[in-house]
Amino acid sequence: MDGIKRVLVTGAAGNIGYAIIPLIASGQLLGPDQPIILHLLEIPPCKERLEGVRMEIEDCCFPLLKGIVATTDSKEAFTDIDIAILVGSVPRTAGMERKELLSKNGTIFREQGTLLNQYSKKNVKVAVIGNPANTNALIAQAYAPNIPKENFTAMTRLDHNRACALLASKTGTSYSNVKNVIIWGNHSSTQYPDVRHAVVNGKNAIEAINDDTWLKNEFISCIQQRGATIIKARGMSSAFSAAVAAVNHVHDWILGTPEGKWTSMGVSSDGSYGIPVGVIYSYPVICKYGKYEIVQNLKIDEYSRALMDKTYEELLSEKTEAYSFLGLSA
Ligand code: NAX
Repeated sequence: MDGIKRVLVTGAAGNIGYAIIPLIASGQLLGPDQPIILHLLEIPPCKERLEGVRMEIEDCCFPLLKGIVATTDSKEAFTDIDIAILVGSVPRTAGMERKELLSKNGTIFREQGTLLNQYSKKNVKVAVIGNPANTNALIAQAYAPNIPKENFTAMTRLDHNRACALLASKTGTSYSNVKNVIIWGNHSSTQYPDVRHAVVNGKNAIEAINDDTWLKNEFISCIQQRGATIIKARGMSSAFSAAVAAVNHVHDWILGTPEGKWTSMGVSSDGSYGIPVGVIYSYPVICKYGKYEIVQNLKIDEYSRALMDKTYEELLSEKTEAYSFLGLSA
């Protein structure tokens, strides 16, 4: 990468914002040779807190950081950016259903899609973290017709990382010996964490685990419910694990997935694996030269098919609800 890259983080004074900013500024997002300017956006009530974050970042003396635009002015925040990490939103709290979030966050992502369209670079890459992430990404995409559709993604990397971590702990191996799990569908409790193509210590994960009951029950429900379990334990949603996952997501998208490994990313459905066009669906992807490609030709059995369709149905119903609220036609 060359020249200075402008990286926007919205919700910069929130939990994830606080954890992700030093990771970005220290070079973990775009590599050790890429100078950056950070754009940090907050809403006016959090202006003071944002100012505190700005001062802390300055005090870190990160060599790659060539400037900070810390602002509550959305236009200033979105102007000329190369990468948008859209975290700012109303978080899910204990007991809150994700569908309750749709109307609150739909408005935010409609505005941000419009801002991206008007003020950001035309090749800006957008990673949506704020929930409901897939549908928020779809809304932003719908309001940004000047930006290629494939530049809008939603983060399911945290779920992917959680699935790798759980397989590693179950088999007593290191995370680095686990590869190619898949998160299909929505970043929600309907997501389908699929181990059928995963490899643990060089062996197919199903053979390596050798416990189909555990894989079909505890494993899946633990990953699907992990966010809610962390909220229950911490009283707040995941923060630094989400920040690390967001950095992984953008890093691999721009700089490539490691040889022989894929990752999971919410991207525009294109009919692959029978998922109709028109939602942001998490697929296995391989990234090279700043582009992702959906991994093709994986064998899908009946068990997987049912779970992949179920999470698609949820995305479709989120879309229908959000589009009707926003007055958009499908
Ligand atoms: P916080 O409430 O700590 O921070 C959110 C920040 O966003 C606040 O400071 C708020 O002032 C700001 N904000 C709200 N509206 C804004 C706007 N229009 N423009 C700019 N900033 C705005 O929440 P946090 O724990 O950081 O979580 C942020 C989002 O990430 C939530 O929606 C949460 O549900 C979601 N998550 C998504 C995950 C994923 O895997 N995709 C996992 C972690 C997390 O749950």
